[in-house]
Amino acid sequence: MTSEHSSALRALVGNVVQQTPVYDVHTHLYDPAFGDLLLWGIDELLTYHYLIAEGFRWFDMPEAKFWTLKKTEQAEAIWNALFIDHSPLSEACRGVLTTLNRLGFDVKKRDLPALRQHYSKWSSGDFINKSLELANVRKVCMTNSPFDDVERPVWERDFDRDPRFTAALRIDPLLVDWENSVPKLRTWGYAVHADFSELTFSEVRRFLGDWTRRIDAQYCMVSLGADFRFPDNSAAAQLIEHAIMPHGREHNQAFALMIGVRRNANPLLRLAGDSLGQADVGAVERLCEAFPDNKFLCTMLARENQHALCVAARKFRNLHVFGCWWFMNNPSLIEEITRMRIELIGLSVTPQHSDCRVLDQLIYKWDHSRPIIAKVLADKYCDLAATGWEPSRAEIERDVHGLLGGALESFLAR
Ligand code: RAT
Ligand code: ZN
Repeated sequence: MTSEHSSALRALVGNVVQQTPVYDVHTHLYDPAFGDLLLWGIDELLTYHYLIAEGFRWFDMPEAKFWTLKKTEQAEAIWNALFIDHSPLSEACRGVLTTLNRLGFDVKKRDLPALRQHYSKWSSGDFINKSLELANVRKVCMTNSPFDDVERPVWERDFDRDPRFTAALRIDPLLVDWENSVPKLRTWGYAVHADFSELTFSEVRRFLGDWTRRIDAQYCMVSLGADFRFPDNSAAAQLIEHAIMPHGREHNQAFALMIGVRRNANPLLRLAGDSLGQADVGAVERLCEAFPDNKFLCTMLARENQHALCVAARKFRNLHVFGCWWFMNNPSLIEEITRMRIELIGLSVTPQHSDCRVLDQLIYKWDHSRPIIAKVLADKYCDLAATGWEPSRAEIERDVHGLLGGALESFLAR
């Protein structure tokens, strides 16, 4: 293949990846009907927990003092520590600048009050359209917890859904804090007991079924610690086996496992204080094997687990691997992981999700990931072209649509 030929192919791939709208399969964004739960704007961007953790590397105030500050003051502290006193080179800092730049701000002025002023011209409706358009995102999946006291009443009121915001049923407390979940479920009318009787399991299933229908959940999800084991006597393992699995089969609903977090490694940092640990990929394989009629989505937090997780997906077609999650969501790691995944499982994967907590972040998360995905893909197509196998534009478009959410949609619909 001539070098002209390969640069044309690379340009084509780059173009297709830029132009293909994304279904962002895991975010913490909310349908506009949730009002203030949908975060956006400069102060939210700056107080993202990824940046809070980085800010603390420089702050000389005690942790407790930071939490007494107003949001605008926290944002100022972070802005000063991470943007003014030092150059903002980290991925999360760079993300703020990418976002502001794409929104048309002149970032070199380094002027926080002016940024706030500029933002005030948008209504939230306009800003949703603008962010989705700039990020070229067609749809996002939210993270919806019936255990969240602010969120639950909104669902119970019922409202007109914005079709760009799909739902996922998040059930962490049920699995990781069963004891405290029991009284809550009872208050909501489900006759569960701390024991694991048949009645308890069937009432948990009724709870899952009710919420699946209420929110039209695309999948059920949990984030589990690095110490997750299966099979096991833990409440989590019991509930998965006897409630979530039968529920999943009944509703043809996948179960998404996000594994490897170590919550509260530094409690002083609150939401920013979680860390990670290496988990047992064997537990995921045993789930896939024990429940061949269930579908699993999985992402893991430790770099050391990524290879074994890909191998697991080669063994179990009911497992779909997705995203470079949280501490993995950095360019060097995205490239390494995406390359490895495509080499091991081809296109039957979802390389990325954004995990956005702030709407504006859609812009940078996708702006930063797209060229990496394009680069890896272009290398792979060039390797094929060297054998004489020329991918057509239509084939590339089909493949990229799959990688950017389409493959996951087909997996869920299967
Ligand atoms: O990436 C994050 O923002 C984390 O705090 C978590 O929300 C994680 O993504 C999760 O869904 O548990
Ligand atoms: Zn998340």
